Amino acid sequence: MRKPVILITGASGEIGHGLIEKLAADGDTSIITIDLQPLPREHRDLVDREYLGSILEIHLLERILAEFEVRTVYHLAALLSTRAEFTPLAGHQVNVEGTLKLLDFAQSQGESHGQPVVFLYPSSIAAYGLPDIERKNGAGRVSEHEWNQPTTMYGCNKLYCEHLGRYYADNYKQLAAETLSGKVDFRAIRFPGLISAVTVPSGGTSDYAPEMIHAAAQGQPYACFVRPDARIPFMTMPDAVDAMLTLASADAGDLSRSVYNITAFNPSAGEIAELVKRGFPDAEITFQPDLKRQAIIDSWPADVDDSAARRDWGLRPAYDLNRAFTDYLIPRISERYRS
Ligand code: AKB
Repeated sequence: MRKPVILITGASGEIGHGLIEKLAADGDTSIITIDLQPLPREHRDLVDREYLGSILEIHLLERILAEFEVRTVYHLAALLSTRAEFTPLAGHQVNVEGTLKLLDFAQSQGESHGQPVVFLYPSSIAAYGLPDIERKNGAGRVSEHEWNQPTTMYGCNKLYCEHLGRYYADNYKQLAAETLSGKVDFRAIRFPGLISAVTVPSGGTSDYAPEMIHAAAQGQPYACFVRPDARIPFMTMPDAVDAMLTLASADAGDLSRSVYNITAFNPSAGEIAELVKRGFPDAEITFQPDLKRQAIIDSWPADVDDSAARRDWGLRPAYDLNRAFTDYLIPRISERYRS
């Protein structure tokens, strides 16, 4: 008999960090992970098996298929927007080919144990592409079907993989004699920028917010790479992890779509700097916009409409902007750099 497990790819990354702790705290779940990087020491005992390697290595997925019955996949492995823009082919390989391999793996798993595999896919606000700042400022709260013309490789990858997931869920091999779709239960969240008190991201374009806060807590000056008026949606990492878990456990009958926007607050970079200075009065923050990275931020919406997520599966972020700083970021980050 194969053991029923949850599979997390990209488990050593930022979202994986919070997700492993939350899943392990629930107690009754067995977790297996894949990442190129080893898990931090404190997480090794929380998982049943840690596979070191790439999601592109097909023999790794075959070994997992032979040994485990995967019921849920959290497919977190990705090259983020700034990094993928320097190496677009590598971005495509990891973000698209890797996701296709994982979807196919989930299909094989579903066919072999007979139950749909819940496939959680972190998409992104990068799936949007607003053509200029005037239209961004006039767009209001953008809903899932609007402005789907991303300008980055990463955004194109995310948008296409949302469609691939829907294809596996609803239309896979639609001309075959027997029905093969329905084995992958694909559920995607378009995440805003995420801010964690525990980890610092790398390779993203929304990274200016977490970088600013973590630099201030360490007493380091920070030169912000976007203008003070740059505005996109954000959320704390604990709320992002909770959202994934809530969507994963939602009743399939309640879900009216496969892709959901979510957000918690959308301060400008200048407003974030003010809050950081309130928490760390000695913080030295300057603005030195990198026009090319700024252009990416200008193509992402200033706000998104997450009413479908609130209605269908009860999205309720615990942290608004003020609580995020006073109850989570400032105390937790200060504690992190004290020890
Ligand atoms: C990035 O900046 O690339 C990510 C994202 C918004 O998906 N944080």
